[in-house]
Amino acid sequence: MVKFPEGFLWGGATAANQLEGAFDQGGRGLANVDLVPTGPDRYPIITGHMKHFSFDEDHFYPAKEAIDFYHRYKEDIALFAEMGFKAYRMSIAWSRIFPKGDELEPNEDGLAFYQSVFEELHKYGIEPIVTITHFDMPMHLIHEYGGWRNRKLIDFYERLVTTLFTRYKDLVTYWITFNEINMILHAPFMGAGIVFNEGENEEEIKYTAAHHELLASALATKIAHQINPNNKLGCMIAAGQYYPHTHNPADVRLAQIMDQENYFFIDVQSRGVYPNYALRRLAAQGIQIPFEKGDEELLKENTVDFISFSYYSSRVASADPKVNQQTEGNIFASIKNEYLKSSEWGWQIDPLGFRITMNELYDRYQKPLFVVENGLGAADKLDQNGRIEDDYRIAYLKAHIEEMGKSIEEDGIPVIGYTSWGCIDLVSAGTGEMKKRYGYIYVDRDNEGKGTFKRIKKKSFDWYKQVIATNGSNLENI
Ligand code: P53
Repeated sequence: MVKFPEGFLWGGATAANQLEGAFDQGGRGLANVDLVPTGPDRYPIITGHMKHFSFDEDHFYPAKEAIDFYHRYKEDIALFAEMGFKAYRMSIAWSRIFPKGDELEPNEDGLAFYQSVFEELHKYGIEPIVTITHFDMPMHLIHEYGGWRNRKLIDFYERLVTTLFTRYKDLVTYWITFNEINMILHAPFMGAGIVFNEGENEEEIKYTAAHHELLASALATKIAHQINPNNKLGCMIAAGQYYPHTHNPADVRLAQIMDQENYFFIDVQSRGVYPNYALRRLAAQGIQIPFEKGDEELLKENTVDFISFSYYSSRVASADPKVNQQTEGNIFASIKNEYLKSSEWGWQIDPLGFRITMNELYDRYQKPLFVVENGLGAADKLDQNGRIEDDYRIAYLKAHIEEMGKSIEEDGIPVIGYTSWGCIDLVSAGTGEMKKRYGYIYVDRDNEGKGTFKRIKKKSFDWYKQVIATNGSNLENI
């Protein structure tokens, strides 16, 4: 039996584009994520290799309606409260606040919407954890400025965050600047609004965009602390330790390099300087980071208060080209780990890897950790009684929460909270499917957009309620 700290923030996590819908209501502007369809074109679009700037009849666009949280948030938050949530991680749709992104004045309808969501949460004593951008940005900023490759984006982001920190001063204290900032490297259209032109140096563009996001994140941290010294700012990384495929030093070295590629962002956000390995490696590739006067100071003086991260799986790296051919075609390159089982979507299940990853993160940064995503995507089915017996999900979460408990109790890692991913079923970021479900709450909606949007509690709903009620000391299946 594990003892979690008092006040531990148990809850769930979502992202605006994956649940709100109402893509053209309340004055909301068009966003990059609206235009990302399901099906085989999704991958080339999210990686910036296929330009797709308008809707057509040949594709289905799941973000347009998503699960209609925009109209149902009161009902959904009541369900979160019934589970006993202490925290709810959600994101702001930038284009609800600044529909085009470069306006001088914000859209009041958008601001009023999130205000109402925050007030509803506080009604139940639920702490909002707010991601400022979770894979979304106004399309206009892409058309007009080329997304985060353009330094001007920092000014627009500054306007966004200043508006948010001022308006929600008394409602929100936990802020995350960019969801999975390392996703710039893996899905640059989603992570940074980047579409590549023929013959461009893609690495250079990605690291330029990264520099701009890192500056924007530091600036947001500075402004947030000025507006309210109680504000807590976090960075966010798609984490998951790389293991060497064998004990061949070449494999160990490659695993280290793959980890550094991801840690690079957090190294800057948490330590305030570009790590030497990144500066040397980029220089060796002939890549210039567009540093301007004052950039170094801004990064140095405005580091984050906590480290948040998603963890779904560990990864495996091999330096052997033959073995490497088996690398799975996921957003993150990884070969199969023969010691682990996989989810229906081929994601390897590794609870101990969670503890290993937490130890790595804490050793590296020495700041409190916040687990803001973890969970199992599965194709849940209603049984003949209309119930969803998702024991596989309970097993996954239980095993991971146990390892988190050991990280706290046996390894002494300070952890602020745990918000499992997709506490209510929502659209998958990777595939756009509805069928890949993570929730404690089922939503009647399918991959083609059919269904009533009805919410149904799964078995895991009651289980998680028990976990929270006992502050993690009873993780047994019910
Ligand atoms: P889906 C890939 C690898 C690790 C994290 O993912 C990832 C992804 C993107 O697929 O993203 C995070 O929905 C992300 C969420 C996303 C969640 O993981 O593809 O922050 O938006 O939904 C799960 O199963």
